[in-house]
This record gives sequence, structure tokens and C-alpha cells, in this order.
Amino acid sequence: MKKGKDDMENKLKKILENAMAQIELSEQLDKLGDIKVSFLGKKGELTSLLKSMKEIAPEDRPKAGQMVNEARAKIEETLTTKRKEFEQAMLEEKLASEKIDVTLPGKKLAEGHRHPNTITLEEVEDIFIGMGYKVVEGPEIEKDYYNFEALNIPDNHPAKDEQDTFYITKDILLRTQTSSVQVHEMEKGKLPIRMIAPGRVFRSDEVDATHSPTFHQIEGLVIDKGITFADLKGTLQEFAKRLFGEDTKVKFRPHHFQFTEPSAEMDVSCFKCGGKGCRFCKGSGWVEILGCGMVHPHVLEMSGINPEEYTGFAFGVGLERIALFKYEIDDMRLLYENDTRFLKQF
Ligand code: 2NM
Repeated sequence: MKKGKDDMENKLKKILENAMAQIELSEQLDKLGDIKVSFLGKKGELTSLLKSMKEIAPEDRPKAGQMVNEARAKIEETLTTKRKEFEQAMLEEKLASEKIDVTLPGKKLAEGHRHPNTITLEEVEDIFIGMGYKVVEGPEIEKDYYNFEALNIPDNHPAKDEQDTFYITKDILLRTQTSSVQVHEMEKGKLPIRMIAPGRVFRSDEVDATHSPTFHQIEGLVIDKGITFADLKGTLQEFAKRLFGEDTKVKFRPHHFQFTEPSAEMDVSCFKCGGKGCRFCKGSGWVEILGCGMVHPHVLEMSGINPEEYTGFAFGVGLERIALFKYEIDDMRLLYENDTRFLKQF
């Protein structure tokens, strides 16, 4: 005797219960795929049941078929519902984890700032640009000629010793001053000249509170018809007032440089004590700030400028020296160590 549809119905009920339970208990999305295969796949339980249809009495088959189809539909529907639940939960989790609270205070960026050397340099540049000068840069590696010879410091001259530097070859060296940039500018033959040449220079010095084998200079040069020492004094006095304050006084002491004649050093009244004398100016009321002079006729001549027609003045100032004064720092090494505890103060 053929098996009845009741037997089939029981089996179907079990399969259905089993499927529902598995779907209900599944914890991951990909688990649902496995469940689908194990019930509805080619070798799945429901498919096997369908294959045993021939054991059922023919008159019961339509009903049995219908029951199997309903079961399949039920399983599919439940799988779909569960899949949507999973997807919704995953979406909610993702949204929660990516949520941005726009009312929270922003994260502060650690913003850097210019080095005290740079601040000072830009201030000096602004002063001279305001007086019609241009800023010119040149190479740190120079020919001996541009660093010494063209500046009236011939080979074997003792002045060369004072500025001993680092040689790359016998004729190529690290510049000891930025005057070399001015020689290049003079050689171009475009007059008049109003320029400053800032940049790194090198000397074979030992490191201490006021010396370093590499530091920065700003050298200035003016060449035009009828330039006199009065122009030099007026210009540098104005520079000192702009940099250190309107009440600053200046004085010029005779000095010697190879490339200028006459030459001088300029002192400014101590901006700490106003000239009364303090620890900072060692009681004198003055601090030395720069060297200067009228460009030596031989220097002009060597660069192709006629000293009968043109005259000029030049000056040189150490950038670090000014920065140390301006910010009342007592050790130059602090400017090179890049200790942020120090740098943060500016
Ligand atoms: C100084 C002092 C005095 C100077 C001279 C020249 C040039 F190129 F015209 F000859 N440039 N800079 C000069 C003059 C530099 O530094 C203490």
C-alpha cells in the first residue's frame, strides 16, 4: 500500500519546524545561505521529500505537492525576513559606529610657527623692502674669487685667516659672508643697486654661546651716483629705529674692513636699560650691532664699476645676533637645537 499524505504531512511539519528553528537560531548572514542549501538545495531535505512523491497515492499527490510548495514558500519567506533583519542590524551598527556628533568641540591641530630666526629675518627684509631694496640670494658654495679676492682680500692676506672656512677644493669653499652675492650683482652691471643679501655663512669656529660654524648674515649694498657716508648713517639709523624702537640712538666707531674705506661699526643704545648701563650691555649703555663702510674703490673696479662715477655703502649684520638681542636670549645654541620647549615661546 502506498504511503498516505498524512505521513508526508508529518515529515513536512518536522522539516518546517526544523528549518524555522535553525533560521531563528542563526546568528550570521552567511549561515542563512547554508540553511537554504540544506533545505531547498538540490540535495536538500525538501527536495528529497519531493522525490518520494511517487510513494504517495496518486489522488493525494496534488495536495502533497501543494503542501511541499507551501513549505518551500514559507521557508523562503522566513529566510528573506531574517536576511532583512540581519542587514538592518548591520546597517544600524555601521551608522552607529560612523556617527559624528557635530556638536562636539573640534580637534585642535598642533600648528607650528616661524623660527625666531625667520621672524627676525622677515622683519629686517620688510624694513629694507620698504626703503626700496630688493632681496637677493646666492650660492652657499662659492669660488674663492667671489668670497675673498673680489672683496679685496687677496691670497695669503692675513684677513683671510680670520675668516677661515671649509674648503671643497683649493678654489671652491663654503662662503664666509654673503658679500659674494653682491659681487655677482655688481658684475651684472645694472646700476643703481639697492639690495640686501640674506643667507647662511660658514666659519671654522668652535661652538659656544656666541659662535657657531654656521650662522646667518644679512648684508646690504647701495651703489649709485653721489652716495656718501651721510646716506649710510641715515639709512642704518632708520633701520635701527624700526627694528629696536623709535627711541634707539646709534653711534659709529671707526673700524677696518678690507672691502670698505672708510669702515665703521655701529652700536645702538641698549634697548634693555635705555642707555643707562646694565648687565646686558655690560654697563656701557651701548651694544654693537653691525659693520659697515663705503665700498672700497678697488672692489667697485674689480666688478667693472667706475669708482669715479659711482660710489656706494655696504653693511653686514649677523641675523642670530639680532634675534638674540630682540628676544633677550643669552645663548645662540638655543637657536639651533630646535627644542620645542624653547621655540614655543615665540
Ligand atoms: C660688512 C661690513 C662692511 C660689505 C661689503 C660688501 C661689498 F660687496 F660691497 F663689498 N658687501 N658687504 C660689508 C661691509 C660687510 O659685514 C660686517
